[in-house]
Amino acid sequence: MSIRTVATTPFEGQKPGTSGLRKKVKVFQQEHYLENFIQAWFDTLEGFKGQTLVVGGDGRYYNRQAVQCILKMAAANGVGRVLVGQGAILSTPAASCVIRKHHAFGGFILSASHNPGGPDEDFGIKYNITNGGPAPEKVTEAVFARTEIIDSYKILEVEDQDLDHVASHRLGDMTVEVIDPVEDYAELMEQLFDFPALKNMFANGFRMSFDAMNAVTGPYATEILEGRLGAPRGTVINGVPLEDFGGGHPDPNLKHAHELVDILFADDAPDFGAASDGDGDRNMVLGNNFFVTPSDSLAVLAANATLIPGYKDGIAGVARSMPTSAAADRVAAELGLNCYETPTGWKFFGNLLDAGKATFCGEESFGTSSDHVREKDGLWAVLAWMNVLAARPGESVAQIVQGHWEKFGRNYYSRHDYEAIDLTAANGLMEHLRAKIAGLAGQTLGIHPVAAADDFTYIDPVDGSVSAQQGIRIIFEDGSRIVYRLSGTGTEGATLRVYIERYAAHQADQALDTQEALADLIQLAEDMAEIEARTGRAEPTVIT
Ligand code: VG1
Ligand code: CO
Repeated sequence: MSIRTVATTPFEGQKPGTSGLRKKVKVFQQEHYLENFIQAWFDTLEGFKGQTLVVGGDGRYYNRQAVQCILKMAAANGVGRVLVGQGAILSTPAASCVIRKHHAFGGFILSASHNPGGPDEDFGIKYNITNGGPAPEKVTEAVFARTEIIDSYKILEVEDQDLDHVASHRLGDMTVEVIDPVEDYAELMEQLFDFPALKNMFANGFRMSFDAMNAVTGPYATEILEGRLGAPRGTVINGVPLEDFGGGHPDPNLKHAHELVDILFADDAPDFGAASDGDGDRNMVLGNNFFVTPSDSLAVLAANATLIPGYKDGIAGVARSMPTSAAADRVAAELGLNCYETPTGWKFFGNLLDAGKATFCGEESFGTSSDHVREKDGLWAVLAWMNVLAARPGESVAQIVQGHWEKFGRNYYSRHDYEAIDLTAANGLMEHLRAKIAGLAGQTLGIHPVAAADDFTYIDPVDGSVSAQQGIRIIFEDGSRIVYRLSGTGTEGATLRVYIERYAAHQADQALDTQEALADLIQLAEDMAEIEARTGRAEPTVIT
């Protein structure tokens, strides 16, 4: 067993986006591609020698090969111990949990999240730091800079390891511990939620369906819902992680989780439905014939936090990404909680959580979580909702949300995605908007007076770091908003995201269909950005 130093040359574009480096599998499979990126981390990080790293992924195509490679490179670079999930599996929130619980130095999580998997689809890698959260921008920028000049990497010449049995192996001077990927996570959930009450709810006939979308949450949901909480077998559907997610698109929204949507919108629908994404950090929550927007979900959970044992003494604050609706802000104002608006991407919540400024965080993109880990957490959100339902017996999901709107008002909210558009056209569209917003404040668009318009800049309240150009927002006097940004997770061309929001204070105005309620703002958003003329698209690809 010897350490080999391999000469290499840089690859273009190894720049982590919103959530790690995402590329087509074929790109990752190029000789030295993965190795270069991993070595760039080892060359950039300081102080990991002899320490513990956590490694695992969402089980997609190329996951196992990548884990084997990372193990050999970790051993060659002086890592002391690696905790790896059995079968090379760890959901994103479970990896965060394991890093924190075992005081690891950090970890590699292999996933392209909700992007499809398979030989012709997507793969991805992200690195999480000691607090269990995604590496901040200054770190990913340093790693990117390193990838541009890298000339060699180190790897241990050794056979692949058996990762299918919980056991401990030596790999050179390093220890590899294959761990149960579910155990630590399930234990944490038991500490936060009222498991006896949830068990009781199932025993009394509570009906739910959980769609794991053939992705990583399957084993977690099966163990927790059907195992520990006694839900009937079959509560979890599509519960076995597959390398290509069964050919599906593991994105828990009304479009891609259609199997679950059909179940929850049927005549004999169960009380509760939920789904999670490729790597287990997203969630969709449905009631009987009712969809809860992720923005509302954050607001409702914040308003009901004290009903959950793990948060019974109250929460310090809420944080939401800028494009997420302001529903949570209204709860924060009413309850006297801190309230933060961050750029898109979970990495911006880490400092707020570490400093105890925020407890619950959420994104409109089906991400919700708390300070129990430093990632968004699909199953956490599902269990939180179940705990609220258990603590408010007799009330349905729809009744809880409608009651919330009555009290706090309703933020109609929708996101329109234009996927895989031409990159030059997309950049041109954003430039055009940047020029246009300069004189917008004070003008009236249609019937809507503009209060402010800018390209969002975030100054981190904890470390003062500045992130500019995080999305163009047009804010109207009544609190309505239009936001535009380009995705940082796609692997084909560009994806334009348009976020539209309108606030309805009174109950009489709260029962409209969302697209109808937003119709004139949607039209305005399309006209302002000249979407059809510039991209050739008359319609969005996905509406959530
Ligand atoms: C998208 C979402 C963002 C989320 C990110 C990672 O990013 O909009 O809210 O944090 O995906 O989620 P973008 O740059 O494509 O809009 V995941 O579950 O894909 O890791
Ligand atoms: Co995800």
